[in-house]
Amino acid sequence: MLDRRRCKLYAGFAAVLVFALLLFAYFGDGIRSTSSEKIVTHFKTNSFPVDVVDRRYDIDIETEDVLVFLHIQKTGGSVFGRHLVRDLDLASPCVCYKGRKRCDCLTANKRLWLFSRYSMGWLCGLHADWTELQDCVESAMNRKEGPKRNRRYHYITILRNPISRYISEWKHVSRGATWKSALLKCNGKEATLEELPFCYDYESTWSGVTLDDFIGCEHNLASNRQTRMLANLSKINCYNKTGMDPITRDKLMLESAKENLKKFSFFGIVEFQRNSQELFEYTFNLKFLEDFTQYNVTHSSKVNVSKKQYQAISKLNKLDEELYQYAKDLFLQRVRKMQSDLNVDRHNLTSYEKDTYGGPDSFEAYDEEVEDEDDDYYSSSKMEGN
Ligand SMILES: *[C@@H]1O[C@H](CO)[C@@H](O)[C@H](O)[C@H]1NC(C)=O
Ligand SMILES: *[C@@H]1O[C@H](CO)[C@@H](O)[C@H](O)[C@H]1NC(C)=O
Ligand SMILES: *[C@@H]1O[C@H](CO)[C@@H](O)[C@H](O)[C@H]1NC(C)=O
Ligand SMILES: *[C@@H]1O[C@H](CO)[C@@H](O)[C@H](O)[C@H]1NC(C)=O
Ligand SMILES: CC(=O)N[C@H]1CO[C@H](CO)[C@@H](O)[C@@H]1O
Repeated sequence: MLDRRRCKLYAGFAAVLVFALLLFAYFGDGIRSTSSEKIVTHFKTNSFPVDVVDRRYDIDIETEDVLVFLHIQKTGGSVFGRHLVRDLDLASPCVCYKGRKRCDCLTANKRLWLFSRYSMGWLCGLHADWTELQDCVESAMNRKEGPKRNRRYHYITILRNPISRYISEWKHVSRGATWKSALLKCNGKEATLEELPFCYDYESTWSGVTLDDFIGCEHNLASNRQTRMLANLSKINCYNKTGMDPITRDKLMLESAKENLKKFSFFGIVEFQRNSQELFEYTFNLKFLEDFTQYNVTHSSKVNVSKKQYQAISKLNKLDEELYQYAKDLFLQRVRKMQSDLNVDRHNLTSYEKDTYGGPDSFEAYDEEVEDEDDDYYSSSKMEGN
């Protein structure tokens, strides 16, 4: 079986071939569809039982609590990750050093309490997903900390409007980022090239890629990235798509992502920075020393997106759109519950969501500088090991 990271020639060839086919399929499809049709997507509002809405932990990092930050690309995770290491009001705060990305996060008793890029590096692989983390965190922690001990893991993550996230990923990739050293491990092995050909010449990057080309590559991992990275991929035979029909596969993956997300101790939403911060503080009984900044339009650069492109992106991210709706419903119910417990007025939901992209009628999207750059550009050879 071909290893995804090694068979470079094959990757390039397959990508070009697939891309050509896809481009054909894409434009062929575009001609047939009635482009004047207005897209209106209806989602049902999800409601959740009390025990799911009411998530609070009196976190004690000296005994057994460990936060595990699942960082999905282009969700503002770098900013959030830095808040976690630099900004939490703790008895023994992380020690950070000038010019070094990683901080030392240890409790008074020298226990590790934060599993994240800025505290430990990409110990489980670059932007490790749920499947990879589940399989790796415990042993990585044991290796790093020495003797085994009981730990209570709290998975945390940040989600983002899928269309904004996708466009942001496109911009990032067109500037030269690849994340090609991501392991994409599942069931003990890395994804193979047959399963996941690259969209670009492996030895190079996808620098300068147009939005249409980005949309046109079938194997582009940007599509439904949030759902995929939150699902238990063992349930769908990992990256092997041949054994299951696509509809069943999608359904199982989405269900699994929702199920896992529901079990996270906390997740935030980029579009609701302040509320995410408040909810984090409330959930873990921890405080940030500095408030999160609410992104807004003045912070963004405009991207022109045609209606056709918008529709294509939406179609490619159907699962993420449903997951996002689900997440937002749960998030908002948690925020409401928190506000009512804290006796705070309900009017303080601060979102810039309606400004992040104009929707199908505006033909404009914004790439909020969510600041997720860093060494992802150069990640192919560098993995921050220890
Ligand atoms: C993921 O799914 C597989 C197959 O259903 C299951 O055996 C496994 O326990 C799940 N993994 C975790 C960490 O829950
Ligand atoms: C994918 O799975 C099918 C059966 O589920 C198997 O026959 C096939 O060999 C697998 N393909 C790869 C590339 O592992
Ligand atoms: C947008 O953000 C900038 C910088 O954070 C801030 O100065 C400005 O007041 C904000 N604008 C609005 C309308 O919130
Ligand atoms: C978007 O399109 C408008 C009108 O076609 C053009 O004037 C503008 O420069 C474009 N903006 C970008 C960022 O490409
Ligand atoms: C508690 C709190 O955050 N209150 C704020 C709610 O929002 C208004 C403005 O919309 C602020 O003035 C309050 O301070």
